Amino acid sequence: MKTILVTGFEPFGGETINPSWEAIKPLQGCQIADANIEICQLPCVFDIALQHLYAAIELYKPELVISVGQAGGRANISVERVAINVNDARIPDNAGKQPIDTPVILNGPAAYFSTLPIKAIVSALKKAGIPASISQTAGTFVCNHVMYGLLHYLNQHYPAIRGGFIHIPYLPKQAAERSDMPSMTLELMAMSLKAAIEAAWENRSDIVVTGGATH
Ligand code: PCA
Repeated sequence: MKTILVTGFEPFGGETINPSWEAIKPLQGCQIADANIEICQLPCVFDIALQHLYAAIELYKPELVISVGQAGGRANISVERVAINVNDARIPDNAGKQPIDTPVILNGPAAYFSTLPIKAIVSALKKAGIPASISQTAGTFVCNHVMYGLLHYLNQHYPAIRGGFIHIPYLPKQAAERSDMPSMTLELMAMSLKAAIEAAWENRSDIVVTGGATH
């Protein structure tokens, strides 16, 4: 049986919940064609998150790795196109570290593109009636750090393994604590991630969508 590794994050920034972990929990053990999903929670801590991610890759030897994170304020399931070699933290991570303008990997390339079929994923989600878009930035906090570290590790050690990152919105109860914030229910987010994983599994490379699938 093949394996698909899906990671989510622990809560951060004073939150008690992180939708990226809650929404992937129901996916543990789910079968997608001839592959099984294994999930793993990453600490929201620079560098340590990458140690956990690399250990999970070594443990499960997956064919596909999809990391998921919370992007509070975004209204869509956003499929990230690119990770940049920059840590520039707006707030401290869960260990109190706040790197400013440091590289994720010393002397690494400026950026890595996702090796997921990002347009096929967005297209499949939209077809299923789920608001989704391509995002051109994963930010400069721990999510971008994990996406860059993941793609660097795969590029260096396992070039045949595909990987990428998906950001998801706040849960309704998180939005209710703020004013005017978009949110998505846990059920819809879990369903969306399953559909995204299926699209990534089925499409080894991207499909060409007339006019782009960004908007
Ligand atoms: N979101 C943060 C880090 C962890 C998470 O879920 C981010 O977007 O960088």
